[in-house]
Amino acid sequence: MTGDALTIKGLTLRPVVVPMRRPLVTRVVTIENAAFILLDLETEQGVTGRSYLFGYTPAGNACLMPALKWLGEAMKGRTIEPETLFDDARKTLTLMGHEGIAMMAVSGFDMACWDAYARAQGKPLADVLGGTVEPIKAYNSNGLGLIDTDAAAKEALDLVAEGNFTAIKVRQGRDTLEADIAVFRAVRDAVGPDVLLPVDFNQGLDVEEAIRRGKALDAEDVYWIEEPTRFDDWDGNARIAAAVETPIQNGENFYGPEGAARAIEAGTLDYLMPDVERIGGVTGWLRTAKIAEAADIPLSSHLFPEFSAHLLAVTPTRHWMEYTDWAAPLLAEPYRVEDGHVLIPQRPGAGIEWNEAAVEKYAVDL
Ligand code: SMN
Ligand code: MG
Repeated sequence: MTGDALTIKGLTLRPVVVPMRRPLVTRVVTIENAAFILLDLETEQGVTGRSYLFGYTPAGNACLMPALKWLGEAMKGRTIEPETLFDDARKTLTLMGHEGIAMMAVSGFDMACWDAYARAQGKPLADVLGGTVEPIKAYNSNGLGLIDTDAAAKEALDLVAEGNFTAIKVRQGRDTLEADIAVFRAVRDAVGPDVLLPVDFNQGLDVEEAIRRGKALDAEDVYWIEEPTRFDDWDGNARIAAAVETPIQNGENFYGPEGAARAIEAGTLDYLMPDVERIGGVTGWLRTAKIAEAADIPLSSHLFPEFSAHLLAVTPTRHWMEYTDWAAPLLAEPYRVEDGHVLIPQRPGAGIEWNEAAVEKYAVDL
């Protein structure tokens, strides 16, 4: 470890609920207010590591809090060696399992450890991980939920324009294939042929229906089809991937590098999109990126643009960043977007400082 060793003093947790500029209506959930937990990992040396978790809803936040408190207590006094602490954090929660809420808590803790570790060296996380701070190609994933044809076409134009984006994501999974196709065509007509349009079913279809809709979408210039059916139906996803020509994107619900490895081995996907809060934070992502490299699978991010930007900068098969602005109101300096790219700030660590006035405004009791 370079720089001074850091010793963990405590983990402060603050749940907040932030209104979203554009609500997200998906096949499985509608979110109008985003529930986050802010993590401040304090050290004896005065450096504080910062990260956040997305609990989706206040009830989700309430599920995550006890596991995070448990980890915060268990890790007091430990030296911040992120990879070692990641493995130990998983062991700490082993009786709660290695996936789900336990893994989300471990991921948030791991991100805060890496942030502190990079801050202590005075360098952006991407640098500490061996990469360079550079613009990261992103698609605008705000909005475009299950709304009607006219609203989708209008919103698509706004989403492209607000950052000169060259790709936006269209949520699908309406009651009929025809309704989905009508919206997709309206969006395509609005944005023209040059904007890439991935679609996302949020696990909403059964396997037969996913194959039917996937084959129909093969004729529609769709960039990828995301989560056509439940993510852990490995056989079903493999059947879909074999039957449909459009690349299948999967991974936002995979837990840990072992989840990604299993999905790749089963032939369930063409593209992989880990979510840093489920894949195991920075440590889990780095291990997953090696697996994706070995399998030659393009790797995109899911949510968490701040940490994901640093991680994509060091991902050998880097593909697309998913850009959302949901946590931006909580940040003193939200990440900037320019010409369809997210700019990694030249600040130590992940570059997250809280906008304390906003945190106070959106704080909720749990
Ligand atoms: C999504 C769904 C629900 C919450 C956040 C994000 C979506 C995505 O699957 O990929 O953006
Ligand atoms: Mg998705």
